[in-house]
Amino acid sequence: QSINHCCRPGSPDVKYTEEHIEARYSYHTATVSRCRGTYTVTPRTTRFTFRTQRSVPKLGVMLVGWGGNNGTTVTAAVLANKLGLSWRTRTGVKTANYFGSLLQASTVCLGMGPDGEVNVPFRDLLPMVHPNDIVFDGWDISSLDLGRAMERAQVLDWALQEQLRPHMEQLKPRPSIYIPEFIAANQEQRADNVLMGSKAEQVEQIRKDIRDFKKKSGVDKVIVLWTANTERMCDIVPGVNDTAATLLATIQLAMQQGAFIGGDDFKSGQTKVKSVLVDFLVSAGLKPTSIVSYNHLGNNDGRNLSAPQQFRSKEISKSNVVDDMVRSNNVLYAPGEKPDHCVVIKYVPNVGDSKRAMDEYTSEIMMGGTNTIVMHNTCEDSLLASPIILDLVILTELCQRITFCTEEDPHFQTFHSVLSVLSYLCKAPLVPEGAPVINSFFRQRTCIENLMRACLGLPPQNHMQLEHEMQ
Ligand code: NAI
Ligand code: DG6
Repeated sequence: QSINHCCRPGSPDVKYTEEHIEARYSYHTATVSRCRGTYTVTPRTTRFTFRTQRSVPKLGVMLVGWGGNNGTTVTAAVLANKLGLSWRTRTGVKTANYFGSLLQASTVCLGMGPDGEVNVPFRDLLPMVHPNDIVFDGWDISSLDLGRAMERAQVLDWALQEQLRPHMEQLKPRPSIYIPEFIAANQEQRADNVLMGSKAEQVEQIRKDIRDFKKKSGVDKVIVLWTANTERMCDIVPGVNDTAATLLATIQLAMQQGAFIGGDDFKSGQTKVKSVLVDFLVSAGLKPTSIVSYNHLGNNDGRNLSAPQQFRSKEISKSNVVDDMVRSNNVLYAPGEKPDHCVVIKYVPNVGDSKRAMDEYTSEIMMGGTNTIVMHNTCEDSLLASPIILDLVILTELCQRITFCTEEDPHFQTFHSVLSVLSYLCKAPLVPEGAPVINSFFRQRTCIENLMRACLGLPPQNHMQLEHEMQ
């Protein structure tokens, strides 16, 4: 086991049993009412008990689109870390790492120690799966083994690929369900690994694949994650997804089975910056009036997105990200007012996986002034997306081991099937009905951090630093 779970709170509110970490936690919120222009704010306290199962399962992850740039890169990165690989590039020796992973490569402040702030890796807060221990499998409509698919992706340095190839070429994607009208026509030539038969037979084969993987690999739990091509939006079908009620019914099976579903599209680069920058501008009292985002990229994702219907799906997931921040400030924005927001994506084969993103943020500042921020970002897209894939599955697995109850309802329950805590990792978060969608980067990150602290009976991180304010 690669787990290093090093945080143990010294609090009477926390109990370690053989099976669980059990923490009593006071959750403080406020409710607001308004009468004749006056707000009345009432603090509320709900007493929770959180139970986190301590034993970490052997985790299997099945990727839909395993042979793509993300699928091959994340599999290769985990292998390289597990094998402790290093390789030479023209700028020196590089060593495998998990940079870009919230859980593996970022830290949280536990509190003050004798020498000041004590920061620990996020992964050490609670017992969780280490990426090195994940077993991968999956499906792809392209039959290339993962060694050749990694080469096709052109993401990793050649010297690393040479070391990984003997391992990667053993891995072969399972045939998948291919409905051509959902992805761009330009993908047809790689679709040589597809399931035949009726839709019901194909679904049954997918279920068999999951059981087969579980049995052969000996994993305790399987998480399925979509990293296949961006699909066009679904048609509105009466009785299936035409009203709020029918739409909700399509996720009922997940609720019945206690399975989680997350949001859409990995929030990896340009959109992540947007969820920071607009938060900064609006929180600082500056008024973004226009946001224009250009991208060009030359990988297969870009090729697929060169078709209008697939681009439209991506445009939607990239565009909604500022809504909550804009809506939160009624000093700057009238009801319904929004900044102009334009997203452009172009396919330029020559740049491969090295995506270029150019953004222009124009804001109104004091006394009619204008502030324009322009940004140019170049990066290997899949090296940003792969750590997010790892965080998504590890966080989801952890959430399956957490249950909680309140004083009013002492029956332990799991998180809602729509797992909104994954919002940080998704361009288009999904939340339970009636819950607010949060896109702001720091609020999303703080939510995960404080939730884990609650599982240890620790107060939320409040950054007040009152202990340093006293004479
Ligand atoms: P990719 O095009 O390299 O990989 C997608 C893979 O899915 C391909 O190998 C394709 O053959 C396969 N595929 C298509 N339909 C399938 C089906 N029905 N069943 C099984 N496999 C199927 O794309 P990439 O770069 O790996 O991205 C994957 C997804 O993640 C895309 O939706 C992309 O928009 C999204 N994304 C990618 C990021 C990146 O950095 N590469 C960042 C954020 C999101
Ligand atoms: C061009 O925008 C292609 C997309 O697939 C993105 O590269 C990907 O969704 C990442 O988007 P972002 O906005 O997080 O950089």
